[in-house]
Amino acid sequence: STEDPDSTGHEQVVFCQDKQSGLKAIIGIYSTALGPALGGTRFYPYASEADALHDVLDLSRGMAYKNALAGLDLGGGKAVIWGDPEKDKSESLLRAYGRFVQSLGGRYYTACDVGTYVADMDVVARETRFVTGRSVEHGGAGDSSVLTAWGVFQGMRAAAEHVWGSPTLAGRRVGVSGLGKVGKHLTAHLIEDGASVVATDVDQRAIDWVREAYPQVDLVDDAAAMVAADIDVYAPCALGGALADDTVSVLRAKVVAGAANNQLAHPGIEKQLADRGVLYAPDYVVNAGGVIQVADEIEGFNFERAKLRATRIYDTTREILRLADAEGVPPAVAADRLAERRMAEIGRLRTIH
Ligand code: NAI
Ligand code: K
Repeated sequence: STEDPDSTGHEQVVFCQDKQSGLKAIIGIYSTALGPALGGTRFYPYASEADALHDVLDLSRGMAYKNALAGLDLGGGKAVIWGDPEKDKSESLLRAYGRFVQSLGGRYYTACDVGTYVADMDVVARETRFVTGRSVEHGGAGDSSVLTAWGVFQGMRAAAEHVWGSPTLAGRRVGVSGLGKVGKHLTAHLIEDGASVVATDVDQRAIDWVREAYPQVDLVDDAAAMVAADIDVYAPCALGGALADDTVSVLRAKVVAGAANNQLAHPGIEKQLADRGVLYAPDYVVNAGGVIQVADEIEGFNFERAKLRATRIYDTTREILRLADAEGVPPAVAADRLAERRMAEIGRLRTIH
């Protein structure tokens, strides 16, 4: 079972409790081989402590791989606060949490995730230095969706080059599912590059936005219609699990590259995609622009430097697609191998002296 940290290879798992503020949190540190573990704090009403633990172990491991491939000198960690962010979030709870982060002495840096926002990180920062994703006014990187979208676009260019020979989406039809913070920026990059965009969202405000900003965008009813549509590239930018058995069997796109985390509904989908001749640019590779943006805060935020680093997602994606071909494995497997190699090679250096 993945519930047991012993069997998952995590370095450290910390249970935090502050009865007065109601804080119950778990901080998972998968690896500090490349540097301090960085990953966001998810504030979520888990059904049980076992569910919270399961999530934090999974997510912290994922961050180690994402940060390794993003070329960051950072390991992988994540935290979960077990509670309802609408009801349970308070200054004292966030500050109690900040004190636990501080107590780890820099082994773990936190950031935003589902249920936590830039303003929350500003509060956490009143108790710890080891926090990113703060507001611009507090020296932070602000909204990370800007470079997330930029990085997804770069990864998509690499995938387009791999399939059609040229690193551009010009003349392609790209389906953007989810016009949220990332989807909006991505749509802008695609249109500028000369792609035609097909979009969908469940929120009428997002639809109104795109009708106004980009009247040339075609709309479809839902994600199912998107999958069945005549598109070259599918960009899942809403929730996880966009690629399930029923989607893969009808998908008409030749490339999948999008921002959503955990796009594969279950292990084995990457193989089904490869068997159908669909090139899947792994989610955690192409959506690393956000963590690149917040990680830059540790050095004192510089947007241009962070953008350059996110631009390299193009090179990384290319390298992964080539390795996948060379080793005869799906890109998701090649990405894991490359991440593991960097953690082992560079991590070893850090134990020499
Ligand atoms: P968001 O919450 O701003 O946007 C999500 C959009 O998807 C919303 O407009 C929502 O109405 C729409 N949506 C929800 N369910 C849908 C469905 N069934 N069909 C179509 N649209 C649907 O979130 P954001 O920040 O744009 O993130 C998008 C995805 O990218 C998420 O999965 C997130 O975890 C991931 N991601 C975001 C990063 C960031 O920096 N914002 C970084 C890395 C990953
Ligand atoms: K995130």
